Amino acid sequence: MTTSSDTGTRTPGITVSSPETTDLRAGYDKDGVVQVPNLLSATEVATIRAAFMDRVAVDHSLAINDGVPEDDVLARFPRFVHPHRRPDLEVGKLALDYLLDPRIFGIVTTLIGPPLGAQSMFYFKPPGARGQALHQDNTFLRAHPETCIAAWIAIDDVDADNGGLAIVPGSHRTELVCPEPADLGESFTNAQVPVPDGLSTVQTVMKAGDVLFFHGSVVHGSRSNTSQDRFRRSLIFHYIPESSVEIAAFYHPLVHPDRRDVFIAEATGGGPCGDLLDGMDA
Ligand SMILES: O=C(O)CCC(=O)C(=O)O
Repeated sequence: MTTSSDTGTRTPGITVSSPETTDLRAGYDKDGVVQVPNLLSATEVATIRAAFMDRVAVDHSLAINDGVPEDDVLARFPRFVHPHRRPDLEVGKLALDYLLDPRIFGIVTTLIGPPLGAQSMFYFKPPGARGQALHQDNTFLRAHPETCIAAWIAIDDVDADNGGLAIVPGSHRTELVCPEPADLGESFTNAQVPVPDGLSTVQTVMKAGDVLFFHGSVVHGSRSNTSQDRFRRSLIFHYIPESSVEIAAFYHPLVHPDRRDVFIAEATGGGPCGDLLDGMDA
């Protein structure tokens, strides 16, 4: 639950707690999503923000091709995928260091047991940018037999106006759901899953440096950034339990906490929901 001092400045209706309490595990089991305020300092966030902004101005080699038109603002600010695989670059070193940072890694361990790193991403989401329609991450990672977990780090203050994440607490108890076509006016991805019966979306409210942890079946996504001048940048990590036996090929090599590459069996097939998934990543 949100503490009284956080009212209005943090996400309502989910556990918002420091890592020292037992609330996080209980909240994660109940809702599939918890928020840790101020896990990264303002200085750390400023360093991450500046490094990625410097890199995107000169180099898109870390960007994934989302097929956006040339005049789309996302063509200038594409999302970066797997920057941790380029530790020779400042952004890559930062991504790898924070992927394995004991503060984040420790909370993930509390929530799912010993993990392996599977993915890093950076979203710039400038004013006017479309969001990413509702989806469930494990549709893409296909971790088996347990699911993945995301650590979503706010690099700017986040709310509905700048396209903050919307989440569906409790949806981790539902099966992966087949997506339907998304509204391409709001989303740069083409598929969206419906909100499961009896559940509803909650708009996240975060301060830069907060981290949201959520289960691989939690339905989540974001709408357009409708603010005039506020970016909504985020550094996002995915982890899977060390005991996982399968993962989609895109996530190889996995990262052990001692920085070793780890390979497990590749999940086969197109996922449960077919063609809409082609070319999409979580
Ligand atoms: O940050 C967003 O808008 C979407 C990110 C997301 O859905 C994800 O990390 O799976």
